[in-house]
Amino acid sequence: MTTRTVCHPVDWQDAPLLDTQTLADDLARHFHYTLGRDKVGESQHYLYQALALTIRDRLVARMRQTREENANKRSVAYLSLEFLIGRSLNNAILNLEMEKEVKAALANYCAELERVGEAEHDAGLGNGGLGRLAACFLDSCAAMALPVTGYGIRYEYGMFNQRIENGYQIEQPDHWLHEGHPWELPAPDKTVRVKFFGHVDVHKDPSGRLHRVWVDTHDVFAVPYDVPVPGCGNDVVNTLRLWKSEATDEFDLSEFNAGGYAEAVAKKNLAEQISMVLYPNDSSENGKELRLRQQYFLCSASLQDRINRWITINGEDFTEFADYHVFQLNDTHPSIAVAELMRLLVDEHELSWDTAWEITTKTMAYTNHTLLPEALERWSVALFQRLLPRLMEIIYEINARFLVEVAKKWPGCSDKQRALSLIEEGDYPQVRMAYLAIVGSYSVNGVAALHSQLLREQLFKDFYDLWPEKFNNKTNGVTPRRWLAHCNPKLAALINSKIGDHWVKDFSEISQLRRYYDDQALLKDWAQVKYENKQKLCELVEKQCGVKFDPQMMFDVQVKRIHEYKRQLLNILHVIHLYRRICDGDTEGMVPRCVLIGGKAAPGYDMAKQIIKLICNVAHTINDDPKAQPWLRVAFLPNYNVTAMETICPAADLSEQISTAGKEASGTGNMKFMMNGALTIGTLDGANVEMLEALGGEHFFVFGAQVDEVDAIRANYDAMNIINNDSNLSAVIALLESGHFNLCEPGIFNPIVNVLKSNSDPWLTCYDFASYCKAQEQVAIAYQDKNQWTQMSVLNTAASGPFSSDRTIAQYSQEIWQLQHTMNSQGE
Ligand code: 26W
Repeated sequence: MTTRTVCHPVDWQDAPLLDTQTLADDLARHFHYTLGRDKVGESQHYLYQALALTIRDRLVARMRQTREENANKRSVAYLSLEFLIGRSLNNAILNLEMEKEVKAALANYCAELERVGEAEHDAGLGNGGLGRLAACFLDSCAAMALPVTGYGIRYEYGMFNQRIENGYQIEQPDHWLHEGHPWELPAPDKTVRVKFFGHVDVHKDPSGRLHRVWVDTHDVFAVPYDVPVPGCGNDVVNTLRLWKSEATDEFDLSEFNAGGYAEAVAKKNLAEQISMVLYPNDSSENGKELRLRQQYFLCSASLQDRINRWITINGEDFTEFADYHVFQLNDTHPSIAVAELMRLLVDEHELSWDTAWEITTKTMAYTNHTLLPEALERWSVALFQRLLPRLMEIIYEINARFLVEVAKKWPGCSDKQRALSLIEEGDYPQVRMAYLAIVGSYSVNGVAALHSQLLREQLFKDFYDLWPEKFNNKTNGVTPRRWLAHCNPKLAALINSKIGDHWVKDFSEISQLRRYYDDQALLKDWAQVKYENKQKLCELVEKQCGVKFDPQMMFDVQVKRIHEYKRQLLNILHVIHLYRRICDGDTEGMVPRCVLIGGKAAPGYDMAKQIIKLICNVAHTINDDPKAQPWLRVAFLPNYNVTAMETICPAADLSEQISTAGKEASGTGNMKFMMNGALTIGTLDGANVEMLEALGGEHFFVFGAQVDEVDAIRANYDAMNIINNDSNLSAVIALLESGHFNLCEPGIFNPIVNVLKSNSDPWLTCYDFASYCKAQEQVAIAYQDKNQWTQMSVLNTAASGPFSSDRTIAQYSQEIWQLQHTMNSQGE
């Protein structure tokens, strides 16, 4: 391969230095000249902006260097509709290892880094687990110097801001770009065109070959904005490329010509709508056309970007394309990439179908993140036909060829044909996106051992029978940089004082902490750090909820999206149970606790919103009751997001991971809490199973029905029988039904009570109530022995090594991506 000669006016080595003086000069220059400020006023906003620009300069130079180093390497494009990044400033400072210098430079302005950092808005370009996982993965890839580029959408509005009014969730738009986003770098020269609508014509070329051409399309531009992703202490800066949609100038030429100037300009909005807003659903598809447009927009733009880069270096020779590319699909949301890569290769680059299919199935890899049937994406054939007519043809062709394989494996079995077809038959035929992803990929992975097993044995069983070699597991992880080193600096310092700081880069070293499990001095300091972290969370809770938490009490925390399967309801039933016991004077064995619950409900998910209302009302009643004060306080924290978690997980004593077995694919919040020394109360679901294994059963409060039991339980489920035979549960339900928590709004909780009493409650809340209460009693007993609790806390952190996303990414890299190839032997 020929390497391009690139002319650098400035060598990257001349890039801005990291020393205090250069940093201070640059900070002043950005503050006074880039932003035109002269004094630091009330708000730290401009100082934040100037600092961000100063740091960005240092990242940009390294980003360019990393790109050049990677130009000839096999690389990964991580395609995701979501990247839940949160704040970037402190993360960049930590990874560039320049905290001391930054603090010194800020001293000139009498400013503290912590305060300045608070001016940054979260980049909330994701819903929850899947989006945050993508952000942790990018951090790990950069830390491990792997050539991985994130591709996503630059949503103008990220995840909505949640306010609580009278216990009800109110959604407010999050215009996070309002004050500018100093971390991004537009790259308009890399703009590509994405087609929509139109129809397919057939043309014969002079040699008689037929070509299908997609014509009369409405095109939009995809303009890239690059966000630097710094690796920890290694000078690597990877790229997160986010696409913004813009109208093409010819967008409505006919209207211009007809004199409709204003109307034509107004229609630009249609194109710009595509990257306007993130869909806030995290568990049920809603079939909206705009969402499909977003998915195709991301996939087409990103694939074109990779192909353009290839062509600049190799010309139109695709022989080795598959050796140098992997497209990792973050759930089915970008699975249209399978058909789009076929279209680009066959239609635009004139490869044969078979060659293109070989390339596609050697480069696509699919990660599944959910077993919930309602979350499995299906798009109506009619919509596909209208919006992406050429893609629909390609999907039919893929399906026809795939069904031949199915027929070979199961001769004469039309049931299998129907069951496995990419097209679901019926009055309104649908495209099954997960099946498209599986058929088009060489790797299919789940995100925890149990989840991967359920994919093989249940959800994708037939596909597993067909292609067992495609299936594998990659248990999730979280980055120890953000989720321990940055968010819990006091604990990090304490750990450093015992085992050094190498764990930040090699988290398996955290296990050395186990040696100090009996070290009384360490235990004392450990408890003190937890106490101070709890004080900080108390301030947040008081400010946000007006509820006073007491750092002497146990902090029992459940933060995550609100969903019936995650069973915040079970948590609040237990809270009501404790409240009843307090009212009855039955406090023996009880431990004073502060219960914190937070999370957003999808705007259209009524039951989830009612659960929030119930939590708020129960909290209000309990916090208002002087009897309860010494024992129990409850708060619902509004607008839970990445930044809030950075204060919450270092302060938690107990982490609630209580989903119905078989429903939570993995969970990642569970891992953040564990790293920060919280103990877990949880079901044997998702990655909890592996956490328990790593930890040993004595240090994990496990309860509830197990996966291999739930089907049988559901089959004979008799909720009323369970309630009637459990005096605690019947008392809780009676209190709920009495209207005690909703005196002014009678009847509002009836739908919740009805689900609990229903024999078709899929979440088995009543079934697990008794064992949950028992496990909570064990928690209370354990917490009373403070020293022993602290020992268990240390052991939790010490056992959290496997749950670093560095471990996860090392496995993706070795087992799926096989990133070792370098293009040096290519045909120069
Ligand atoms: C189409 C609507 C929609 C949107 C998002 C359906 C499903 C999703 C995601 C797959 C939901 C999600 O975030 N799943 C979570 O992924 C995490 C990372 O793997 C896991 O830890 C969580 O268990 C899983 O719920």
